[in-house]
This record gives sequence, structure tokens and C-alpha cells, in this order.
Amino acid sequence: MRRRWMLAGITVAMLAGSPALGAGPERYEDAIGDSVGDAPDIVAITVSAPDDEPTMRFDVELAPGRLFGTDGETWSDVIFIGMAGNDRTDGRGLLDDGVYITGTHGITLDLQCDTGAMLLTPESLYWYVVDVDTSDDTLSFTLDRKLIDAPPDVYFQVQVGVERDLTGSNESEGEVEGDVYPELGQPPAHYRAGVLVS
Ligand SMILES: [Ca+2]
Repeated sequence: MRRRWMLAGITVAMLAGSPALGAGPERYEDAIGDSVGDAPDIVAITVSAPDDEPTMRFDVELAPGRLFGTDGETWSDVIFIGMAGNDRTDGRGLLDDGVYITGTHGITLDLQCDTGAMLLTPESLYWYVVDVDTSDDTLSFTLDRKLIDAPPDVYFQVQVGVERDLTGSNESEGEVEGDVYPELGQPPAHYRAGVLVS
């Protein structure tokens, strides 16, 4: 019993030393096996925004054994991350509501790992401002928080999918199916980014 109390005392001391606004990595787990067909399946998303860096990073972990890519002719994986500084629960969703959106396409993934992905804002489309990286089954996106107005509260939604029929005469006929976190029609996930030191 005495040892248990000692451990409790240590835990309290550690919590008392934590910053008021949590800026550490936050992991959001998604159901496994809920993607459509053989599309990529989101396992978890980890968001981090260090207090002393003007960056925000999304690590999107996909189910193992299903590489994010393309066959170059008939299909390609796609991923989108929608972000906003406030909770938008009007039913339209972050991916369709003109907020900040970034992502990548399996066709251009290698290029974007070398250069960076686009960031679509309500005012502009910025090219090559989001760093993209891959590690095992994780796709990572790092962006400058100032480009999204550095909000302390960030709401986000991630969609991955496979786009088919790319050999058709009109790519807009391509079909996207896959997995979304949080599910469409649900409130977006919430991350508190902490204090930005500029
Ligand atoms: Ca999933």
C-alpha cells in the first residue's frame, strides 16, 4: 500500500508540471476494416503541433499490407485532409466546405515526397508548402500553422480512397471510395494546438 501512494504522488507532480494548453501529439483511432472494398483503411491519425515551432503535422496510419500508390493506368489512391479553426457541424463537412485542404495522389506521391503538397485555403491555392513523407504504413503531412491562421483549436477530417477508371476520357468520371475519419455526417475531430511561438 505504501508503494502505491508513492506512485500516486509522482503522478500528481508530473501532471502539475504540464502546460495549461496541451500541444503534444494526440492520437485518434479509427475502426479497422471499415473501408469500402480494397481501398486503404485508416487505422489512426496522430496530430502534433509543438509549442515552439510554427508547424502542424498529421500522421495518417493505414492498415498494414496495403501500400498507398497506383498502378499508373486504372486506379490511384488519394488522401485529403480538411481543416478548420472552428467546429463546422452544419452538415456539409470539412472536405467540401471551402476550408483548408491538403492531400496527395498516389500518382504524384513520389514527386510530392520530394517537393511538397498543395494547400487550398479559402483565398488561395498554395503549391509545395506542405511537406509529405512516408514511413511504413504512415503518410505524414507537415504544414506551417500560419498558413491556416494558426488557430489554437483545429478541427479536421481525413478521407482516403481509391480513384478508378483513370484511363477514361474524362478523369472526373473516376470513382472515389474508401474510408473517412471521422465518418461523414459526424462532427470533425478536435485538436488543441497550444500556444504558437512565432
Ligand atoms: Ca478505418
